[in-house]
Amino acid sequence: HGVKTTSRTPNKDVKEKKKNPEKANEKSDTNVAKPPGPTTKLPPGEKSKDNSAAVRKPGLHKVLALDVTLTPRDPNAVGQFGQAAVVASNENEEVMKRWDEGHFNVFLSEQIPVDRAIPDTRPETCAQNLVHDDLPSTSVIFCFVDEVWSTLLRSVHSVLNRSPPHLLKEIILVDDFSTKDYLKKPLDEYMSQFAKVRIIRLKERQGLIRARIAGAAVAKGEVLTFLDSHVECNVGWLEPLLERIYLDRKKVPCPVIEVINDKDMSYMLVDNFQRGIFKWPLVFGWNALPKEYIRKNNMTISDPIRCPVMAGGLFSIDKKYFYELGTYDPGLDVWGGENMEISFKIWMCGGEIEIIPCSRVGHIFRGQNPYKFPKDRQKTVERNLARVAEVWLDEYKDLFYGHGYHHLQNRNVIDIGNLTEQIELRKKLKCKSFKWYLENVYPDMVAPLVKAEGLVFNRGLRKCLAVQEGFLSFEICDLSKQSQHFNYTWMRHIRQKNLCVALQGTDNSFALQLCDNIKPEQRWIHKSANSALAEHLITELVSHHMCLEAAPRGDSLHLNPCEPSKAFQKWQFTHYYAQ
Ligand code: UD2
Ligand code: MN
Repeated sequence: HGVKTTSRTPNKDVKEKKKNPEKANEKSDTNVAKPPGPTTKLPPGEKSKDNSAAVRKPGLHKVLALDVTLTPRDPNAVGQFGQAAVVASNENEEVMKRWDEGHFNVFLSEQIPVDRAIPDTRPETCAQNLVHDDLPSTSVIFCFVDEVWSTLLRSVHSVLNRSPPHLLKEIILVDDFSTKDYLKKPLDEYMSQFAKVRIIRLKERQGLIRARIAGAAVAKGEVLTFLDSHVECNVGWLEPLLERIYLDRKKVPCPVIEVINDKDMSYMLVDNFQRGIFKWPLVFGWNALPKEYIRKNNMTISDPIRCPVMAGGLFSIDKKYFYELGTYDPGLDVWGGENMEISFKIWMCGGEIEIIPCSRVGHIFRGQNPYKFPKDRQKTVERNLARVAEVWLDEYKDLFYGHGYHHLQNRNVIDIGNLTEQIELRKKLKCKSFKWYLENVYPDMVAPLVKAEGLVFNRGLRKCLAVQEGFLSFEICDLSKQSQHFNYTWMRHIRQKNLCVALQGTDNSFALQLCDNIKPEQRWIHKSANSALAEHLITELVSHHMCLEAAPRGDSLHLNPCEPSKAFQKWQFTHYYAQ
């Protein structure tokens, strides 16, 4: 799977929580209006910008829990009620043979009804939440390439069976140039029984990003809802999403993504309070909201969760707003990185991403992509990420490149394509900086900002860099002296507290300046590579071939052309962090 950690942390099999599926569904069959519920409450930490949520009257009806699968045609069928299914041992071979068709238990999936019931896993209070009568309608868009027949059908049925018909404008299936025959005429025929299902066929492989854009282009609903083609939407999944958009059109709500086990196809719960985050170099992951944050904001398990990054596959967005944001960068190919792109774009350009615990959708997480990448998989994803980094990360793109993508900085190695339009779009939308995003949306990010730290030893002088009364000097090395402690950061700063070593003026003198992420005179290239060898400190300002050098008398610093053998140009930090 490589680039993305999509595996959730399933906490228990659903059957543990709700032993009796009939009983579990009891709560959902009344829809009598009750006094205002908590639906219109703002999520914690949210400043109500336009006050729309505050001034809107509360919702009028309880979330509709329509689910025609509650009394299944065959209650004893394999996998019914989201239960784990077992395969007889003599069928194991068949399971393995079919595995690669989808990188999950395709054989078993085929035996499970396309409209199986699954347990209602929402927090108890969700069924009581009130939503508005006049929610916007949605087009549900499934993009797929060579999706397994049974899972594609189960995805579609789950939407048809568990969405209020008046809110479901249509289901659009975007076939991203699949090669399988069953996805041609047989699929057309099967879907022709549902008036709301439309199939559009792409004439060449576009990848999921451009396939989604193609689906959006023909959608007639006011809201777009994107889903992967191997999901099962749970009871009452749609209204809570649409409600958030109704309250604020710039909200982008995502359901909780639950786990359909790839081996036994059981429907599994995930932990509460999970949100999507990223780590360097732009790797998606899940983590729990900090306990302190939950407590401070009095959060309950059904409150919307502000989410720095979305997983990518499942979300609703106001259609006009999607276009205002310029949809996705259409230069992103096949798979990967688009979740980062749209997440940064939404947050930095005035929107919000939320996970809505009252909306739940199961998804089969697979160990591998079951389809072919037209070009090398790794290079495709790297290129997508580099596009995102170049457009959205500002000076922080060095953190991206520094954490394993050094080679991408050499533009001769990889062509990331033209970015003019994306950069223009960011200007036009007057989006905020990535610094703002980190400080306001993801302040608790544990950024590994320090690459090396400790004393800065000069090999020729055999002394250490120090700060004396605000000036740089050299001293006999002494670990106990704070004045000799420096950090070398991913931003390429040599810093002591908030002061950075900088090249100053035209006479190549040095000074300590307040650190500033953007000033090139504060940036130094130091190949730290964990080596015991001292390395150069190369200024980025003048050219890449000018190195920091200590004067042999130990009273000053100079900038001189780099020479590999010059000991007075060799610097070494006490400790290097592994990359
Ligand atoms: C996750 C997302 C996925 C997408 C991806 C990063 C979830 C649950 N899934 O990986 O939606 O954001 O991260 O890009 O958050 N597809 C095409 N054409 C292609 C490739 C894929 O139509 O060239 C379809 C594919 O059939 C599937 C969807 O796009 O329905 C997502 O692909 P995936 O399931 O392989 O992605 P996943 O879940 O590993
Ligand atoms: Mn998927």
